[in-house]
Amino acid sequence: MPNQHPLRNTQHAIRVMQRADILGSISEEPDRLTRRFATPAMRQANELAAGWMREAGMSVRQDNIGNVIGRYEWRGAWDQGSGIRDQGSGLSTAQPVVPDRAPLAPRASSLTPNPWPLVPTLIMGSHLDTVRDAGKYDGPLGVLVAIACVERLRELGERLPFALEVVAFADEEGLRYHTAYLGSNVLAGSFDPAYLDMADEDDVTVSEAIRAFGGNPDALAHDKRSGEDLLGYCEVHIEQGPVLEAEGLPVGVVSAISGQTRLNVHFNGEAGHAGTVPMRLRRDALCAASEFVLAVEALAREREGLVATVGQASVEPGASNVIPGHVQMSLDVRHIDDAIREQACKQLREQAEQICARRQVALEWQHLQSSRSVRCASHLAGMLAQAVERAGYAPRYLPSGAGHDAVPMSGLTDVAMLFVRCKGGVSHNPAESVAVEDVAVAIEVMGEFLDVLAREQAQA
Ligand code: HGY
Ligand code: MN
Ligand code: MN
Repeated sequence: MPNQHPLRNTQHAIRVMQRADILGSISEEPDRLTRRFATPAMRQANELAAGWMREAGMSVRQDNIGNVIGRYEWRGAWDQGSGIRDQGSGLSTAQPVVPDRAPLAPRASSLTPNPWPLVPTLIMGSHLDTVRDAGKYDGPLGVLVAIACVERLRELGERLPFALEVVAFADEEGLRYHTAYLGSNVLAGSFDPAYLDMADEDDVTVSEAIRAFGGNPDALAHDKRSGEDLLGYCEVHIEQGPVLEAEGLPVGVVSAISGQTRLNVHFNGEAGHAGTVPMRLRRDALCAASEFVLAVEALAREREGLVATVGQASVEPGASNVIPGHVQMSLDVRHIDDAIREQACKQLREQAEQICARRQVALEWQHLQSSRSVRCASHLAGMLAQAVERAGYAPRYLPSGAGHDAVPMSGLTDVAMLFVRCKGGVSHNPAESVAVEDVAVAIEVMGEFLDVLAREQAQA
């Protein structure tokens, strides 16, 4: 597909930004953006995304974990017999031969998850859930750019020699249950059933949350997508780092995605009277935890490429005149080299044990989830780099310290990612922002990528 008229991309980019604003207003909290897995806010976001997918000419369904999946049929899906063809100009009037709209709410007893034919298919997408007090582009930008790519094809009356599926994943951040990738793990077939019993801060389990959202937690295994028809998975995402901005580049091609380990660490000391217990007799859980937090920082600072974060903590009983008896905290450890990450986790556990022994505080070290580092598929990333060049920009490869749905999806098919410059590299923060011009470039690059892939398919 030749370079699109800049205006057309800009129009699409403007619509992406407008839709990101709309999604950014859908939150569980009145004064900041927080949209957790399987909540009413997620339902609202899913309905909106599904509507935009349908407007773009896609058939839409929702699986049992709450992923919304749109499909833009390949050119071979049109019934030659009836002469139904896409009209070149304007919106196509024909309906695809394949089943039209599956209801958004999943069929609870769905045993035939993928109602669509097995033809070569590319999946694009990202996630609709957010962190707490989030920015509005981390996740939604990838879903909206993917929908824009389909809208452009439809406006051009074009069908590709492969189907295009767009997925809005249900839970990439793991804010509600601290385990990342619930949505993409289901689609990739790597969902651990043990997750179903995990409870959130209101003691609602994953299984109960799925059911309340309209899904069937017992049917998740049937929502695993087959990979045999897949050409790959390609995700557009904000960089969430400073490199592209520092080098004056609108987009970059991801080379690899860092692995991560998520843990829960509990410090059990002894609650006591703040006024009567002498300092030397205390078993203060918060002092032990605080010493550990600084140990986490010190270890990560001394190891190149290692990042470790305590992002969430709770202190009990949480009264100003009571010595803290119990502290629970999260621990997030990452490194592009899995062996270094695992070694760091081992070392941090040993340091926590030493601190607790010295302070006579009991330690509970709870491993929640580990995901390995993933290298993006060189041939897909190469095509993405080619598309960046065809769009008139220098292809820049860079690793991702952030995790993405591409990680579980790499267990199902080849993956590639396009990064979009974001202001100051800021993310997981309401100040997160992208320029509409860079979104237009991303749409243009993805249009070129689809063209490069279509040419490859035509020769296959
Ligand atoms: O935590 C991450 O890397 C991603 O934003 N979920
Ligand atoms: Mn994120
Ligand atoms: Mn993200």
